[in-house]
Amino acid sequence: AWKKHSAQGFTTKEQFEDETVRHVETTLARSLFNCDELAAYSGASLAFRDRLVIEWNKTQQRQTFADQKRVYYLSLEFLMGRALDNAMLNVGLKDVARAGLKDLGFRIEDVISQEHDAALGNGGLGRLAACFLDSMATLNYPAWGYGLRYRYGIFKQEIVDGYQVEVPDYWLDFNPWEFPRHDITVDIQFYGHVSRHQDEDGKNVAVWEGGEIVDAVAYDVPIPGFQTPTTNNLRLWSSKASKGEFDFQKFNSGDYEASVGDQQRAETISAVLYPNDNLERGKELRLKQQYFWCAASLYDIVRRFKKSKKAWSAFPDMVAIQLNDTHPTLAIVELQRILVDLEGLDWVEAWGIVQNTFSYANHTVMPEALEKWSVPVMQNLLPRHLQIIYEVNSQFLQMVEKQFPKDRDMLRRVSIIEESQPKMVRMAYLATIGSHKVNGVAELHSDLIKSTIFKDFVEIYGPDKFTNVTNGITPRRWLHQANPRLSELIASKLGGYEFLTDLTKLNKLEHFLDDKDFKKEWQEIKYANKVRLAQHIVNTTGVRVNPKALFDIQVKRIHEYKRQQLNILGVIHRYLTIKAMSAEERKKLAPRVSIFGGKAAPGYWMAKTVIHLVCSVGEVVNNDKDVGDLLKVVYIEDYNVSKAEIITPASDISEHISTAGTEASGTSNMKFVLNGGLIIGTCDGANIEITREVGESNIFLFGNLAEDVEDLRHAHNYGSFKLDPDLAKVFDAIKDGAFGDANRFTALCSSITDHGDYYLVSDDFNSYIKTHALVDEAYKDQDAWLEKCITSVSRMGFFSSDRCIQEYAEMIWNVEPLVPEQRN
Ligand code: 26V
Repeated sequence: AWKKHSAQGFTTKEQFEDETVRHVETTLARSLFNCDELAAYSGASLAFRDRLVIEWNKTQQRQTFADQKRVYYLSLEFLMGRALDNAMLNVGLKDVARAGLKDLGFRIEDVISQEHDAALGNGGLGRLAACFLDSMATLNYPAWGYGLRYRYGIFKQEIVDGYQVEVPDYWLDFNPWEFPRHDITVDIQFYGHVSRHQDEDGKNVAVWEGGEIVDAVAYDVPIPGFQTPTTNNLRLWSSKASKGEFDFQKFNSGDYEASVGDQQRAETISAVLYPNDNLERGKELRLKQQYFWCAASLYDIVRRFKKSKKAWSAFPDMVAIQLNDTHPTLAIVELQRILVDLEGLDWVEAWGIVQNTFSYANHTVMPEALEKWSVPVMQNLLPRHLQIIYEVNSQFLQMVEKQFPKDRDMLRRVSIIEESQPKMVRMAYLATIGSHKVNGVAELHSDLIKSTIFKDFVEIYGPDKFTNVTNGITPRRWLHQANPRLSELIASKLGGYEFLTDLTKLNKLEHFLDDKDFKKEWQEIKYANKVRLAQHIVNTTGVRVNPKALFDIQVKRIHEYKRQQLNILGVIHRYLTIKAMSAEERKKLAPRVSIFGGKAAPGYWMAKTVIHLVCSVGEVVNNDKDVGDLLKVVYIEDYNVSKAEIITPASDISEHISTAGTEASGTSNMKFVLNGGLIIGTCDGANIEITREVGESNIFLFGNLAEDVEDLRHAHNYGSFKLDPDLAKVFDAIKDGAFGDANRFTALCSSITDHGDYYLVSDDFNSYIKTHALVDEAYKDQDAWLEKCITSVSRMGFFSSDRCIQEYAEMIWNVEPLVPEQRN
């Protein structure tokens, strides 16, 4: 219904050109004679930004006026990628822009690719937050995102001599998509001490005094919905020295250097995104980031609520706060502090409000990723918050003690405070106790958390507090934007683009399985996408790959649990097999390109070794004339959102091969299938639900099941470990120096052969190799392959992040959309 919605701002090609040129000449103060692609990008972005701003303001007014419940999505990461292409498509004026830019002498693709990715995230968790913002706006939910405005996003990855090198990502040089709000500044306190005072009514109140103040300044980013005027807000906080606090006194006393030092220290808080995913290191600066962002966001949310003049008891009817993992858990403590210390509410009433406001999504079961903060560190930085945590814990443990009398082990197990040296605050427990709902992100994962980390809590609270919301992806970015030709072909068959807002409509595609022209065009589109990726590969690596070969892709953060090592060891096995084949046998083999990409955390040495092994194997295989096109191995540098938009549509097969029970969900698995690629995967995360939807015959599953992992590990450690014989040959080749100095790979090999093979590479190797042989077989029958692809796409409706957001809204947040009235 909103397809024709047209706000003020341009609508025609001519108007777009005028606006773009005006911005280049006046806003950017550049002459049209030296208008390069970057200037064209800037001008076009400003033209689109003007349009967004109008709807953005209206949306905020409408939401204020409607006075209904809002969602606040708190995430330390928002992996947004590029904004211009998305804005063009959501507003519905990409064709207008294309024609206008062409008149001005530019190709729209070149202009779009000038934009620097907004890379404020590590991987899946951050990208999920970005997909959720898109869905919340598209579904007209009154929703805000809150995050940190890092000066440096995730580092850029360069591959130098086959090794990862990290380069800082300074991305704020020119960012037309953010609006500084210098008038929205919040004082954030750190350190100091707590004293007790009597208030007017003689009540004993805690007062947090002293320490230092840092300012949080708001920067707002408009989030346009697709084919709707709703434009939501993402508010990112930036840290700045507080005027009153530091510099005045020091400037006055002439201590210029100290003043500058203080300012820099303040700005350090929002300076960099921590590049670890799934590894908690307990750095104080990270805790500072967390509190800084939680306190600023809570202040903002509470201020907005107070304007409504409602009673505090109505707070949870007006506000839902979603915690993206445990990173924002301090928001729970901060709200309790505001209600009790600053607003004078009774403890129990306040705690009821807190619990009804918050919900917490868990994204990992890996013990090394579970956040814990040392009590002494927290005592020093946030003395009042630590007191509140102890009080929450004490009341919680009293409740548990009543329910399970004399079960001292239970009390020890569920206590928020781990009695270690030093004592630690267990953030996942605090988040669980402070929320009314806890969810996992795929069925298996949600079951696993109930039977492992939250087992005791299920007994204490009953099973209803724990639920599942399987992840999803936005079909706007991951189909329409990344794969415009496929989107167009689908629209031509389904009679329009409704599938982009109701992805279940894809199921009608199954009616066209016998449509020869349709299938031919589908295949051509896949081929064109592979040609485009091959072009990117030759441009960036110099390796020429044959787009007719089977493209086998694994792109994601490098982690032992994701098992890129299994993939590359399998590739070596394939190489050795090819070398041993006769010319006749070789003719029967489908040529392959094994494509890897992803960043390793800078301190994760084993992950960096895996990258080096992939590059070293590529060096040998790609230059082996005897192998030719039968096998190529490439490492794509600096995998990020905009690269994913090129890579995802180009797969024939993609790899999602984590040790069963370790990958909470995975979301790239969904993106690849939605783009007409099949997947090889383990029974893990959302692979299981993908299988249920697309059918077992349309996916290549292999490997041990989650339920058997524990026993297998036990057998490695206490029984005898038998290395898979094919894998043994692979290790022999590595040790013989087939891929360069074997010493560089000793630790990687011995983690499997001598140190317990924690991720079960050897146990799954045979099944993996055999399943790849099935892939080879299946690929020979191109007709049958194509049918699998189309059938799979038609059954992917469930994995839209729209479905996922609707589940959160109904089951967890209890919020209603605010549908704008249609303009005439
Ligand atoms: C954890 C930590 C630990 C402390 C240091 C910094 C840091 C940064 C990020 C994280 C999050 C790790 C959890 C994560 O990214 N989980 C992924 O979430 C995806 C979305 O739900 C899911 O698809 C992936 O399976 C899961 O690994």
